[in-house]
Amino acid sequence: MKTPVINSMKLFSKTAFHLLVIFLFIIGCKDKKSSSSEDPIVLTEEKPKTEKSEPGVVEVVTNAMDFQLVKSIPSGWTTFKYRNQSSDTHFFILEKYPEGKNITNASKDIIPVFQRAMDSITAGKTEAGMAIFQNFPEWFHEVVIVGGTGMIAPGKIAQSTVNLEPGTYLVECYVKMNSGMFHSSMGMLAELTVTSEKNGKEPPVPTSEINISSTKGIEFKNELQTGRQTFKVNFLDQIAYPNFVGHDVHLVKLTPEADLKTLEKWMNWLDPKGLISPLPTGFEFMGGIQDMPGGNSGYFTVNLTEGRYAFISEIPDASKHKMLKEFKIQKKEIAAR
Ligand SMILES: [Cu+2]
Repeated sequence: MKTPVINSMKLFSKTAFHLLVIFLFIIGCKDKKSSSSEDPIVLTEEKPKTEKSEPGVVEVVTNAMDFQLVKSIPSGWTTFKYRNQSSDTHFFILEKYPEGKNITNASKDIIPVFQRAMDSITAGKTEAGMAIFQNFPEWFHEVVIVGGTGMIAPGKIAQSTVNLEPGTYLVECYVKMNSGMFHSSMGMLAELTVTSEKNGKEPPVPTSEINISSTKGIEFKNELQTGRQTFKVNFLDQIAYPNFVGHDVHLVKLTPEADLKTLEKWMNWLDPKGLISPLPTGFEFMGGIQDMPGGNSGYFTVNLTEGRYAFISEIPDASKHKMLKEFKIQKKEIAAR
């Protein structure tokens, strides 16, 4: 089993902090809503299994501003099936906490700092807000992001698979309310213990691969077809972007009139109007995979129908980083006899 984690997120955190200081002077903080739903996007035929599930599978449910999931799981390749039963778009990110730290520390020392900073930025006091980020405790730099699902539209299921080592993890969604309040401040924060017992699971068999890197962006073979697809996402490297997180992959279905510039601007939580729910019209998120340290791979599974789609990273100016890629899926023509 490959070791995911640790190193590169230390890098993430340290770099993030340095960036923070520099960014303080540079940032010009700058900016939407709702979703359609029709297509049987994701695995809708599956029933929720909140109590007992098969080994290596974790059901996560959101009814409103909550995460319902088991408290403890064995380590190894783990498939998360995240059922969003609320009326908002959400996601969850998995954060491996340093030894001895847990949700109590996060609720007391981390989430409030993010919220105070964001409140200040939202109020137009950008510099003061950015300065608040310096109040994180030293141990926060040891937190490692190890995947999680991409954003998922109301009523849909996101499915992602990652390799988890033993430890204490936080499950978080930091989409924001119109007021700038993070969903994590409203209850979308949960703790998950991964034990040293092994689940013995193998990673899924992918139907396609996506490479993502800071230099080449999101790369994939544009020959995707309808039906159930499992993407293997290879994180060739990882860096911290000006919003302090790393690159990741979200899949979004686009209506014909959807404006990609609007989407790109929305995908920056540090922007007062970014990551605000409800999201701008024209976009239906279908999951994906959250940041992972370089050298790791994660998987996500979706049911694709015909239509216009995009892969996008939750970073500022995704297109400049080649991390906003639009594509179409057409039904295969039936060959003439
Ligand atoms: Cu949320």
